[in-house]
Amino acid sequence: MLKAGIVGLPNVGKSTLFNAVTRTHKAEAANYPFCTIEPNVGIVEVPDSRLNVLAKLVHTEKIVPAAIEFVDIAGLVKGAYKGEGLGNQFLANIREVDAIVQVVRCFDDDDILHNMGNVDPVRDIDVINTELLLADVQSVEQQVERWGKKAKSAEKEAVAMHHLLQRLLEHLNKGQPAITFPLEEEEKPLAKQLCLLTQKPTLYVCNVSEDDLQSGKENDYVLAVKKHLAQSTQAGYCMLSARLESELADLPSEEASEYLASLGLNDSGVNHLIQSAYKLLGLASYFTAGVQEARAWTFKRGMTAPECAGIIHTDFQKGFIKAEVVSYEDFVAYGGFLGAREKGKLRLEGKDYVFQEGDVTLFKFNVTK
Ligand SMILES: Nc1nc2c(ncn2[C@@H]2O[C@H](COP(=O)(O)OP(=O)(O)OP(=O)(O)O)[C@@H](O)[C@H]2O)c(=O)[nH]1
Ligand SMILES: [Mg+2]
Repeated sequence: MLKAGIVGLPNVGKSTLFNAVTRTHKAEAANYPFCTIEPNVGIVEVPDSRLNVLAKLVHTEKIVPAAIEFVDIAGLVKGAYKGEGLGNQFLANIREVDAIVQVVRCFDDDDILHNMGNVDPVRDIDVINTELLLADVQSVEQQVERWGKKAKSAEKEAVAMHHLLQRLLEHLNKGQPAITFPLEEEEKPLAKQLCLLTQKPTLYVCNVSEDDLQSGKENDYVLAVKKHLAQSTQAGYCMLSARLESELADLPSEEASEYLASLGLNDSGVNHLIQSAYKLLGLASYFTAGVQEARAWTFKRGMTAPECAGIIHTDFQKGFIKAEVVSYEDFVAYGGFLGAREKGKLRLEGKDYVFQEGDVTLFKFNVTK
């Protein structure tokens, strides 16, 4: 399962957001820095209204949405890479995630202490990203030395790794995050092994006040963040109020919708956040639907039919024969697999077929021994 880490300065609303996303009160959220020390972990379902439609069509009660794991991590401060404020420990927590959700304070509230003295989201983003970058420089420097020794043996992988590390170090030393480094195809698995912090795609969450959200306008802080991010690649942003979201999470879903509507909003910021994270990571969903369950499966765009089958079970991938595929729209329009087959909309796809968002599928496979 995909893992997203909630990162940011202390006291910006990370735990409040975590509680809202996971609809729990698992994380303690309070008005003092370093309230969180040990990471909080929670699993979040990816909301998808298409699953309800599918479940009705195939007459099943059971719906299994896709899921993402969220980790609420302690706040980082300037000097974290050198161990300030337990920085080393917190950075190690970030190494383990696939994507970063960076919470940025974009609300005024004199009662809520700001670790840097005043609200300035662009500076805050720079502080966090600088720490991540310096931690990567430190880690790559150490590895250059280690792999340099190994490379003397002329062993192929060691030479390739050493070569990559040297170029990466040069890139990082220019202040560039690892994610913008142009990797050769064969270097991709090597780079993955390095678990660099600045290689992870980042979604910036602008935490705004409830009033700003209601007005529907992006406040000056958010506009500044947007402008700042326009220059960087592979980063997305969204805007929400962590405090409002955590209140919504406490309400039954109908009341939550009514409350949202009374504020002039049509969807919760958390739903938007999860969907944005999905998009940023290049993820999509395909469905399986039968009497047992209607279920969404997460795949990376570009994955082929056998790879997608492997997400359900490795045996499906090994013994893959073909996939019967119909788009969600056609499945709904023709009332299910049978109707779609009659209209010639159910396709038989082989090994090279690249799955598309919303494909509804049935895999055919041999059980291999
Ligand atoms: N006004 C306002 N206050 C908020 C908002 N989000 C969080 N807060 C408050 O800010 C304080 C800190 O929130 P936390 O969620 O504990 O922050 P954190 O980033 O997890 O803090 P650390 O774990 O200490 O790094 C709490 O008192 C929250 O109620 C918001 O959207 N608006
Ligand atoms: Mg916290």
